[in-house]
Amino acid sequence: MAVKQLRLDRTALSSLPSECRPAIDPADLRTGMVHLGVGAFHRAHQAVFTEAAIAASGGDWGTVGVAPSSRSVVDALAAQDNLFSVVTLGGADGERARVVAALTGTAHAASDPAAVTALIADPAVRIISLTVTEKAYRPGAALLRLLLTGLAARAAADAGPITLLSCDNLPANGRALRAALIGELATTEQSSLAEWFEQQVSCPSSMVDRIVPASTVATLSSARRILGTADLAAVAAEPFRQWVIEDDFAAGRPDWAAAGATFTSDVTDWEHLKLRGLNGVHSALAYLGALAGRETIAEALDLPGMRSLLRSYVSGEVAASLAPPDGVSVVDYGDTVLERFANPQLGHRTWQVAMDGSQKLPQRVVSVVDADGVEPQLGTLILAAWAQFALGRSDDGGELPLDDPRAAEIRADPTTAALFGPGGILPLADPAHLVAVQRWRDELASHGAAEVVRRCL
Ligand code: CS2
Repeated sequence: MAVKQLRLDRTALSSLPSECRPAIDPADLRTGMVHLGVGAFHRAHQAVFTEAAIAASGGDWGTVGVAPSSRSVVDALAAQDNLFSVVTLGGADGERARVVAALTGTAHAASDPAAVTALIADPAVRIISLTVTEKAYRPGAALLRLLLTGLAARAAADAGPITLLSCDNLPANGRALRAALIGELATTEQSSLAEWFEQQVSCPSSMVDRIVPASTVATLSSARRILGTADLAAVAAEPFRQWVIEDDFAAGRPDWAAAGATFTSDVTDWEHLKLRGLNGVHSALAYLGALAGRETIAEALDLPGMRSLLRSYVSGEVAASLAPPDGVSVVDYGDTVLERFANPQLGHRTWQVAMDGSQKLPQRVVSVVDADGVEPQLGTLILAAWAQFALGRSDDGGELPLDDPRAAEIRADPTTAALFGPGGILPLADPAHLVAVQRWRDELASHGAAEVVRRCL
């Protein structure tokens, strides 16, 4: 009688349904990359692209995943031979799950920074990719320091050139990473490292896209049901995935084009489109939806008037703020985004997207409101919704969490002048826009978000 596997690991692979097995044999993987921030997004995005690239064209591009602070992902992956599954939700053929073999190991930066330094200094490692969220690029952030310590060890070991590949939702994320690291270096006066950095390190920018809600009990039970074995590192994602990358690699790269990625010499237009036309719209749904008591993004999109409000925002203000990539229509892009957000299986919580607004809104919404040639209407409504969200109460009196690195400052003075005036949390270029934000705040406070949205119908 066959013994039922209790937990996903290499020995379990042969008993998985064939369509659930990895695209490559994990025994063949050799490390060539380190990823900082081995959360759900990395596993459902870059890991999937990398596995497909290796399956198509080979290469020693297995990844060691570094968790900055949380231990649980490291423990879960270590117990599973670094295997995990991606549960795809809401595709044409229903819910599916497939095990991905892309990771060759894990490290926990908080408890073992020396292990991370050693990895960065390893000559076999030629790319360090990052999903560390917007706030990790702020001056003095612990992860930047750790990355620099690793790079110093690499320079000392003469371990060769390396690429730092940012996959965070920031405009010009590669240049932002480079600037943040050079800025840190200036404070430590390591001029020889700065010189090595200029010669040996490339920092291409990239635009990443896939909706990956936080894993839940439902994710784990779907994985168990489909795989027939438990996977405590499973992640859930929408079917869509996109990656546009600047082709500037110091020491080679996987054949991600074979996995569906697009290479370009300048990713700026894609970044602006995605940050403003997708992420900004996501933030609008998060704040207006949370104020109106909606738990998920799909439920927020269902508020009467919401779709037409967001369509006008994208076709009017977002479109006027940017030049889209060649051949892409901003209006069509926006419509596709709304279809993706409407996926009812995702259960993506408004609170999750609402997190870290002070770090996200500059590139998502302030960039639209402040752009030349834009007459902001709805952009100021989104900012007003964030400000009202920050007060901590939904329209029916429920508590709303302000999870933000600048929460203390925001709470100390949440007036429109303090939040959006000169020197504020999200300073706006034109004082007239502060008046507009205040007007929307008054409307939201008097009528509630659902009614304000409905009136835009
Ligand atoms: C979201 C993003 O949480 C958020 O702020 O807007 O994580 C979004 O789901 C991804 O960027 C989609 O690619």
